[in-house]
Amino acid sequence: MSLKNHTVLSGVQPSGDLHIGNYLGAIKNFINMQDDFNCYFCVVDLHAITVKQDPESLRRNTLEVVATYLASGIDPKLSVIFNQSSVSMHAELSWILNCVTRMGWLNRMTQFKDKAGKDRENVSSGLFIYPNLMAADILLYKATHVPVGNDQKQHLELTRDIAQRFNRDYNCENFFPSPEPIIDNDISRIMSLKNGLQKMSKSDPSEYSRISLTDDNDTIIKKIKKAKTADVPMPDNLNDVLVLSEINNLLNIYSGFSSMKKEQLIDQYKGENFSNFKSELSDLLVSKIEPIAIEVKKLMNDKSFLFDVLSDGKKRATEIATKTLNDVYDIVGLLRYDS
Ligand code: AQP
Repeated sequence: MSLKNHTVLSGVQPSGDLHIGNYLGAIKNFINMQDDFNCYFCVVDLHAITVKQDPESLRRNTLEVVATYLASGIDPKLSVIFNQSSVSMHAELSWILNCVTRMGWLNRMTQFKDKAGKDRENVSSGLFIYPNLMAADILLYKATHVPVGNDQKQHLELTRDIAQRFNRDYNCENFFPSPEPIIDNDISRIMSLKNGLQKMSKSDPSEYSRISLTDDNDTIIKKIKKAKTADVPMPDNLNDVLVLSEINNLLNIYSGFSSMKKEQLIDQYKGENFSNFKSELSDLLVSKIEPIAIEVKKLMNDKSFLFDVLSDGKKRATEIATKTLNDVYDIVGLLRYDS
């Protein structure tokens, strides 16, 4: 069945080097969807500035996310690749949605609580209303499906609430669709290599908490060697693995990069200490990440190609975004006229 009348939108923040969590939770799904769906993949630079970014690094990271998309297998002919700030309608629609979303809804967002931590009074107001911008990203293209990691599930549920509230408040049934999250449950939350209860994250101060898609082979091997395991051998069943969060995480990573189920891996390594398991996991990661890292490096030396991809994506995205925003302005009653 062709799903070309269904639209997918997702994005990644240019807030640092992308890691295997971003790959397994999001990018891998993007690649699987581009043949069947109408796909928009953006680099969400406006989201990144909800926390302080160095301008030069932000520009570089934005291009590096584009390079990583391409190196991972996103085809710019099939998918629209662009950076969020280049299509001004994202910011414009997010303002309208700020006026639809209820404060109580935003107050329930756990990612804000996690990211703001104890410093709630001092974080930017952008971090608080971030989910409204994410809703604008999705609804601007009337996306029906959104491939994300588990950490974004709550924001997606909020997007559905916002869409329904807008449709109801403005009496325009079905104007915005209710987008469905696409989440691969087993690998949708890759955890830190140092702490199996903490999400792997670009902004974790420890490099050893994550494996970046641009890490060289020696670094990958070193990081896996240092990854936390357990004081007991590999259990022989999934239930016992689930209580060992670091082992469970390494198995999720192994399974995400291979075609093997966790149960098969447990069967293969049960009763062993983790040195053999870690060495084979390193080999697997090196074989998958090395070609991506090489290609990212090559593409980062061809900036004019990256800008060509972005310009083409911006043009294609702007076409749809303009139409939706014009319709929204009409629905809301904002006066528009030719100057
Ligand atoms: N650890 C993860 N496991 C699975 N999926 C993940 N994603 C992020 N971390 C994991 C998914 O990757 C996509 C892009 O994420 P993002 O860059 O927009 O923001 P994030 O979720 O805030 O990612 P980070 O790495 O934690 O960045 P920082 O440290 O800058 O906040 C999303 O689909 C996300 O679910």
